[in-house]
Amino acid sequence: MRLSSLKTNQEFHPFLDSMVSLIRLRRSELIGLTPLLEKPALMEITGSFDGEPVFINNELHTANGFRKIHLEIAHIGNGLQILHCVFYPEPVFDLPIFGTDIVSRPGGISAAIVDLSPVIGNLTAPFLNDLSKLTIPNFQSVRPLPKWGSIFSPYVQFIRPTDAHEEKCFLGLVNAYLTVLITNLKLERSDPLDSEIAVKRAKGQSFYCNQQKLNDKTRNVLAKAFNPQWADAYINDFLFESPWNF
Ligand code: BLA
Repeated sequence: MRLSSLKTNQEFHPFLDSMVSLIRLRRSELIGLTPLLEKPALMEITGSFDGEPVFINNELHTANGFRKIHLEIAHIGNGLQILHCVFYPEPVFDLPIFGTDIVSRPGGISAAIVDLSPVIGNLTAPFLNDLSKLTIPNFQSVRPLPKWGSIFSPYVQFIRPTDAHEEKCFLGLVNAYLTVLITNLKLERSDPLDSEIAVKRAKGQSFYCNQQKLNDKTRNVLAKAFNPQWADAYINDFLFESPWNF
């Protein structure tokens, strides 16, 4: 399905379109990929922003190794388009969290972020080793991370792509990060659910979610498109919900 077939007359930015296709393709490689159907009311959401329509489309899956894979595509009025994607691992596996966020405004893409974020300390050796072999493009406009961004790895890329070439380079990087994640999926090597290490990883995921909740830019957009209570509930109970009581 082309995104332009969503209930909006507005084309999705080609860079976001390519990102969606890439993520769907790489996601389809995962073993045991299964749609998560527990929150049907949240799969297609409508609202309004400055009198213009808001459409949010959510795709939720699980797969072997991952408790939740979330791809969100949002048209917020006529000026703002957002792609949000997070692969949350099962804490019984030694895996980082893959996350990407792209924000498009009428003047172009204002933010493109991608990371494989550690849940405990730094990334483990196989990930550091593979990431260190990648050629990180020399992006012209690298943006400073906010304070809550201490959750990200040293390989986080937070840029404002300056042209179509940089967008293509960023897309290549997202693909490379997904390759690093997928090639290091050692599904045969899991720790017991109640083991100290798995509990520590679950706590690390909760911390990641809590830090993401400090992003006021996400909250402000959602509060304006819906209302502050809805925005808080969406962020806390869906976008960055943590299934553990840590
Ligand atoms: C920034 N996120 C933003 C911005 C907006 C949103 C409007 C500001 C863009 C800019 O400064 O140019 C909005 N993002 C949203 C909304 C949703 C969303 C409404 O996902 C969902 C409906 N954010 C994530 C994930 C990461 C992330 C997974 O959701 C990283 C892996 C990062 N977004 C992130 C960061 C910023 C940002 C680091 C910049 C924050 C700042 O500069 O203060």
